[in-house]
Amino acid sequence: MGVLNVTPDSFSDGGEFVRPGDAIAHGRRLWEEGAALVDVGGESTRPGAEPVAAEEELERVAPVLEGLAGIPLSIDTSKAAVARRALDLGAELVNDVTALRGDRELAAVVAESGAYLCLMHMQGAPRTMQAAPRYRDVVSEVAAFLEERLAFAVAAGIPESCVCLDPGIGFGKTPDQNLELIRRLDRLVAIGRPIVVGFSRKSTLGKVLGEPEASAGTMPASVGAAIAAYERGASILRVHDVRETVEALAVAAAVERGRVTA
Ligand code: HH2
Repeated sequence: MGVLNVTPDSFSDGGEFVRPGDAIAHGRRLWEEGAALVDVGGESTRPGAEPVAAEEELERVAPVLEGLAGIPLSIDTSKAAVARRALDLGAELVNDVTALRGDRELAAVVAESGAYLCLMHMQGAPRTMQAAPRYRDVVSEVAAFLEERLAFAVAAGIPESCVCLDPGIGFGKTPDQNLELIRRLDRLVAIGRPIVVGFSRKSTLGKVLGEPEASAGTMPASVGAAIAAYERGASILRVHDVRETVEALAVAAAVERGRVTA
């Protein structure tokens, strides 16, 4: 899953793709580089980010979704109105970082459209979530949350076979908690739905490399995290650097097979 943030304030690529032409060109590039899906977002969820109104979010993403028609797309939104329009414009998956806890109408929009849905774990809200993340055991609490949200989605009429789950790296977690979630990803894989991991460029990566003040991680560090997640059973990797990740995954998958070709 290639990341395409049409925002002025995303933590690693904010402002790079606010002009629709630039965003569309970048989305095409992600697809050409091997992304199976391009995830278009019009609202930053970085720590401290302020919410954006639906109209503004739509103004950002609609021309980009139109310009990327024909490429498999997901929409990174928590708003029913944005999801509805994005699905009309051909998006196949709704990536909701609130896991259907934000907009009460979103579940019905997804259910009626037959779209895929990603449910992500977050403790708190983006504005404050990194203030004091607290867990007794982060892995079992994230697993229990995702199981409960999956049941909620199914009760709202969304087929279980359409849902994937995401531990929400960096969303109300300390660096150690982020690493623990990947180390014990098998617990989340055991829920039985595809697991999405988005570790790309997140600040924990910089901290591992000895930069306590880092607000973003590097590309090579992101690729390392993606491979670690893949090897523990992640099915979808949400990344900014598609070509590098695809090449690294090709080798990791070849090692799994013990053969050059599939
Ligand atoms: N991370 C971000 C945004 N959306 N969605 C899922 N499913 N999983 C994630 O880990 C995830 C996500 C934050 O990263 P980014 O899009 O690069 O930044 P911003 O939220 O500042 O736009």
